[in-house]
Amino acid sequence: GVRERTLIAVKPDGVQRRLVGQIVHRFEQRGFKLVGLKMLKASEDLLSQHYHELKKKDFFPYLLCYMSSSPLVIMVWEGHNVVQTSRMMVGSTNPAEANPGTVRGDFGIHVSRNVVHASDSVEGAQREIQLWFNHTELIDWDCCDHSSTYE
Ligand code: YYY
Ligand code: MG
Repeated sequence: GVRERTLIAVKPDGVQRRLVGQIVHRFEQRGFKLVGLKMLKASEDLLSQHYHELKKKDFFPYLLCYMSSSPLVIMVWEGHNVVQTSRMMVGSTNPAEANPGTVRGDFGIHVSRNVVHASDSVEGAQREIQLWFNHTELIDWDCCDHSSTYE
């Protein structure tokens, strides 16, 4: 439905490289609605909950170390099919395989510095949103162009 939500994070490399504006712009331009946004330096504990499925991977300690090294900008975007569409907009995990026109395909080179996070399923998105945001930080609002975006 049009109330589907996903978690998008600009990772430390994206923030350091001043890409926050360009990434936000892509989601606004596509027609999605921003319902939450904050900047924070994440703890390794929160990140290990976020990436719990990857705990056994060799790169996991490096991933946590990097992701906690400097600030993230994390956002919740809402709209029809937003989880799947965001994954398309973000591109393949490895920027070397990501199509031009995607965030990773336009701004990345190496898999460990792939600029953004995007939830990979509706259930995963719900879990991640609860992990990163308090419900009072998520804003229910009416966007004035709704009837020009949806039937
Ligand atoms: O969902 P996505 O970010 O596209 O990939 P995941 O398989 O969930 O991995 C999360 C994160 O881990 C990835 O964005 C970069 C990092 N990573 C890595 O550093 N090296 C790998 N070989 C695979 C993933
Ligand atoms: Mg993932």
